[in-house]
Amino acid sequence: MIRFVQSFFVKSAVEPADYPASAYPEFAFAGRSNVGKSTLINLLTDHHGLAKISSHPGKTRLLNFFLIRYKVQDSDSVGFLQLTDLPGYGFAEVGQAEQEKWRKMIGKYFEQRTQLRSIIVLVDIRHPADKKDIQMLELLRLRNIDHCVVATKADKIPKTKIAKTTKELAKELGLKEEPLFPVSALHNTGLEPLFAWIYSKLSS
Ligand SMILES: Nc1nc2c(ncn2[C@@H]2O[C@H](COP(=O)(O)OP(=O)(O)O)[C@@H](O)[C@H]2O)c(=O)[nH]1
Ligand SMILES: [Mg+2]
Repeated sequence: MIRFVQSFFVKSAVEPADYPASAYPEFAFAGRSNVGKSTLINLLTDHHGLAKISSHPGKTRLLNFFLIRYKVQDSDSVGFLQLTDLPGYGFAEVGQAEQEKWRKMIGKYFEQRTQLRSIIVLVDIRHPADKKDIQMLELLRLRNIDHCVVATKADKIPKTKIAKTTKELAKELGLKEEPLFPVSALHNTGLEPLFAWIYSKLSS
């Protein structure tokens, strides 16, 4: 199993020319604003405040890159990977022009980030599958980009309902092979399968 032992904010960028030049395998977090992307990055890295949790004005519309040093447990193997906090979608008050900017920024990232391994799409476990999330997943399938889904805020529904809700969500989202991991940042639960999945993508 893998653990993230050190984490650094590298930079924010919009244009590919400004992405960090390093070629480490990269995993990006996508999802609606407020779904819990930054919180999950902080939790995985055990680095409180690494990805700003409260939407920091200015940084929320950018790609935020983080460098992670990881260790494979029960071995001496260490290495680096990168995480990207993608700008959230689905803010109601955002106009057409802003949405178009977002689409271009994400499009370029998916197309040009050659070391991109997988996208982690976050959805809120409390809500039925959302149109914007379905569109994101369709885009990933269309572009043949590997991905999984994390259902956040699992602490907000009764424990007994998690399995059933996860199954329903997977169906609504049209998931096939892609896994869906329920996670609670509040209770720090559900991270193991996600770490295992990331590890599997590093070694494949
Ligand atoms: N109860 C609960 N709250 C969460 C969880 N994950 C995130 N949140 C809260 O949801 C809000 C938005 O989280 P944030 O990480 O900023 O979302 P982002 O906009 O997707 O980056 C914050 O108030 C978090 O504390 C979770 O698993 N459980
Ligand atoms: Mg955020």
